Formats: sequence, C-alpha cells, structure tokens
Amino acid sequence: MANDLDEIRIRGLRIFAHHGVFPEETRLGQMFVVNATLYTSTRKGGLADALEDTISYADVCLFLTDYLQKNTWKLLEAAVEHTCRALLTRFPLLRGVELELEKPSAPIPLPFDSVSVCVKRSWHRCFVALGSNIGDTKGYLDGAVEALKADPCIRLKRVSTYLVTAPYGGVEQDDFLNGAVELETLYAPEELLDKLHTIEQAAKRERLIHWGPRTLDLDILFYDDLTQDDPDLTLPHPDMQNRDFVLRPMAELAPHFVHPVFHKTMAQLLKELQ
Ligand code: PH2
Ligand code: MG
Ligand code: MG
Repeated sequence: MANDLDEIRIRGLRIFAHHGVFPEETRLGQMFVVNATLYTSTRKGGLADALEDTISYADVCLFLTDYLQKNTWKLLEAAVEHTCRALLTRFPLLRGVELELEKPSAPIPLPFDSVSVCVKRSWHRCFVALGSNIGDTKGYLDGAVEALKADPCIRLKRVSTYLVTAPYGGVEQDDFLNGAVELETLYAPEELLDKLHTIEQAAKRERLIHWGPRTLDLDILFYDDLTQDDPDLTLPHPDMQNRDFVLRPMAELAPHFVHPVFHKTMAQLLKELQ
C-alpha cells in the first residue's frame, strides 16, 4: 500500500469492550488498546490548514470506540477485520489502514506484557469486464453495474460504453454486448471473484458450454498491478491482450494504464491488436 501516502498515527487509544472467546470476557469486559495508522494524503488539508480537507483523528477515535463497544467478537482477528472495513467505508479520504488491537489483560496464565493482532487493509483498484449474449443483454450489464454499486465493499468509479462485438473463440453464437468497469474494492481477489460469481448466478448464468452463450459474464481484468497464476484466478486476465472487446473498453477507461506483465499501455495493446 501506501508508499506515496502520508500517515496519521493513533497510539494507545484505550477502549473498554467485550471481545473474547471466554464467557467471562464477554460478560465482564476488559480494556483494549488500539494503535492505528491511517494512510491518506494530508497535503491538501495541510496546505489549506483546513480540517475538512483531511481526516479528523478525533472523529476516528470516537468511531473506533463506538464501533468496538457496540459489537462483540470472539477473536481479535474478527474485531480488526470488521473494524478496518468499517473505517475504510466510513472515511472517504482514507485509502488504507494498519490497525492493531492489543489485549493487555488477555486470559493467559503466564506473565506477559500484551498480545495483539495487527492487519493492514486498503482499497484496491480493479477493472472488470462485462459480457452478455442472451436475452436482454443491456439489462444484464446494467443489472451487474447496479449490483456492484450496491455493495459497501465496492466503489464503482466508471462504466465504459457498451459495444456490440462478434463472438470470439470459435463457438458459433449470437453477438455479445461488452463493456468494462473501473472500481475500488476492499475485497481480496478471491472474494471479489466470489462476489462476481454471485452476481452472475443472480442473472441465471448457467455454465454449459465453455466459452458458450451466457446471460452475464464478469471477469476480473486487473487487481492493482497484481500478478498471480492460481488455478481459480489468473491475474491479469490471461487472454485480454488478444481481445478487442476487452481492450476497447479498457482503452476508453484507462488508456495509459500499464499492463504489469507486458509493460504496455491499454492504448498500445489495442493498437497492436488492430
Ligand atoms: N466471451 C467469451 C468468449 N467469446 N466474444 C465476445 N465478443 N465477447 C465476449 O465477452 C466473449 C466472447 C468467454 O468469456
Ligand atoms: Mg469471459
Ligand atoms: Mg468468466
């Protein structure tokens, strides 16, 4: 995350709350200590000397206290995971957060100073391809856009023009309607993939023929500049450089975006394909 971002640091925020695996812990409660690093740009607020142009650390401390007191989790892991999501969706200027939750009085029958769980979470920039060639194709693509917008862990940034495209890949079938969206998400790649599958299922997608007709197909093209070759998800999309119906929407949304493997922009890749 965050090499280019500034940091607002909160250390030693004490919050009395009721998280823990043992019933006594949830009944009696205990003191927790929060350390948070907020990744954001402080430049605008700094130059203007204006609180409304930055993140108020007092607001964050109040939010953390309220959120960790209103909820109860067994695990510190759960508490930090949910709290990071809540912070990142609540404070629009927050790009990422490192959150440590300490439990100085944890039930350990040994002398110790403190235990804690510390995680880093942030928004990730992604591009997703949309395709449909059965039924109300525009309705399916619009429905997918709405479903993405409705998810609190996704911020839809831009939607490309939709294009009618000839089927690619050798299966004889109707023309497609294709497009792409730019979004930011708190999901990990596999979580985003699950989310896209859920949206496809809701559109009555049936996986009958490989590369065959479909009501709705949602493919992750890029997840930041991540490269991975997992059996379930290869990133970037392994065939996008050969697909006019992907590169045209990508060149519209982000002509200067550089492919992390080929080191070429979307505009360059499109020109080479044509
Ligand atoms: N998707 C495929 C196979 N072929 N052709 C076009 N034009 N558009 C697509 O979205 C498409 C395709 C497999 O996902
Ligand atoms: Mg596809
Ligand atoms: Mg697909």
